[in-house]
Amino acid sequence: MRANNQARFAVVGHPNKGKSSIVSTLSQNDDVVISSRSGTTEKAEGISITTANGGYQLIDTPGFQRPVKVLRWLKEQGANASERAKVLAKFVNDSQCRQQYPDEVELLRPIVEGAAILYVVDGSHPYGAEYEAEMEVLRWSGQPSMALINPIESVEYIKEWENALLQYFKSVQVFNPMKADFEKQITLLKTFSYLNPVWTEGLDKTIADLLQQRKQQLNQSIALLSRLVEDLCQHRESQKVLTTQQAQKIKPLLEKQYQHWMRERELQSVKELMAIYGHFQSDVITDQIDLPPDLFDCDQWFAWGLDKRQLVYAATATGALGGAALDVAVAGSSFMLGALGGGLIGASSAWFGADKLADMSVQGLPVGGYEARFGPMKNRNFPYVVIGRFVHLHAQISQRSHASREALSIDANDFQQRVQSLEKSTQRELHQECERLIKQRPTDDLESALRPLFEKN
Ligand SMILES: Nc1nc2c(ncn2[C@@H]2O[C@H](COP(=O)(O)OP(=O)(O)OP(=O)(O)O)[C@@H](O)[C@H]2O)c(=O)[nH]1
Ligand SMILES: [Mg+2]
Repeated sequence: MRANNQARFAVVGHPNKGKSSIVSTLSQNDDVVISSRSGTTEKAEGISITTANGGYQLIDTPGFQRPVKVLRWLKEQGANASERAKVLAKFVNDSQCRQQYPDEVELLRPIVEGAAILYVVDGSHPYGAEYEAEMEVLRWSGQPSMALINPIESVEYIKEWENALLQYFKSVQVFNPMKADFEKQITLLKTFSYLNPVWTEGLDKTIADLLQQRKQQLNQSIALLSRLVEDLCQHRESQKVLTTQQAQKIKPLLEKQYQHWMRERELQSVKELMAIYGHFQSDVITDQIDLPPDLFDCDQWFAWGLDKRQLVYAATATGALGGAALDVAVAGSSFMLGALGGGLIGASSAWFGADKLADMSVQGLPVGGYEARFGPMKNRNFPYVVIGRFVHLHAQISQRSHASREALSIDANDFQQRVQSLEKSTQRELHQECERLIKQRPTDDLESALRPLFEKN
């Protein structure tokens, strides 16, 4: 697309009202500096949103500092309405004005150069006449414009703001950059595309691209999980030793290495997940999102994977409890009776619980000596735990606004509810794949079995 046909929006307003936050959210860029200090943004900065067939530019600007004086200066030029845009251009190019009103020159320049106006106000503070000078100055540009009410702390004064803003702007929308999910962002972009007919086609293409990109992000996430759960279920640590006694001695070490590798592998995929969704400040974000407990905090597995009742169902659905696959020695027939009677706690933990994770095996080597191996994972709930943790993180990361610096809380039983709400046949496919994983058999189509867990029900 030709650059001069590309939509450009200057995000302007009072200092500290969330202008940079809006730019960060819409550009999906967490590098934009946001701070509670008023006057954080000092220079106008263009951020390009580039997509396959479209794109647009957002310009973050400093807030108005002396709008009343600037308006007075403009009026002193004695222009009629048809000359006002020219007077504004004169203002941004006047060296004295640049010295006296550096913030206004910075914020008005992109508008003089053709950007549309996004005027940002805070809906949690009352409207006041002091904003009128700002809106009046903006109006001198004659550029397409709309107002965004950001309810920073509350929605208390939104109505009051609407009444005032509608006298200056044809379009007024409430937009909270911290909470706006992807759908809300798309809705706002659609409004942008009406502001200037020249930009409509380009912005519509941009919207189509962004929707497509969102689908790809989901596909990449599912592929990422599929590789993660396979790797974690297959992993084993091994070490050559001379005697079986030595093998027994290094068991704790192997177990430690095993757990370390598993934790690191999971962490790596969380970072990749963040990168898929454009969150590159991964250290900052891991501090802020609601991370699941340690992977080997096995007491938590019934919360993060399937609960006991669901596990029994899974084992039934895959035939594991009925046929040869049933690990009779561990489960015992009394377990099934207990399970079906609802008394799931006692005996079941032997089969599903923390005391059955991974074992060590010692094998003689043809060349002499032995190989001690720790792993792979035996616990039936484990693949679900990995999936549940990932789904939980995905929900937070994919919905997370790039301006947000806070945790997004999600119901801990979300994964179990998701599994429960799947069609029975879809559930069975998932259970069969997990059964294959834990039995070290090749999966059939793991990504297809995982996909329904990511789709809205
Ligand atoms: N809770 C909440 N805080 C917000 C919201 N929007 C902005 N903030 C906070 O308000 C402060 C100012 O946000 P910025 O985006 O830096 O504001 P700005 O208008 O760019 O500020 P200047 O560059 O200083 O003019 C930051 O501490 C943000 O975290 C919101 O919707 N909800
Ligand atoms: Mg700013």
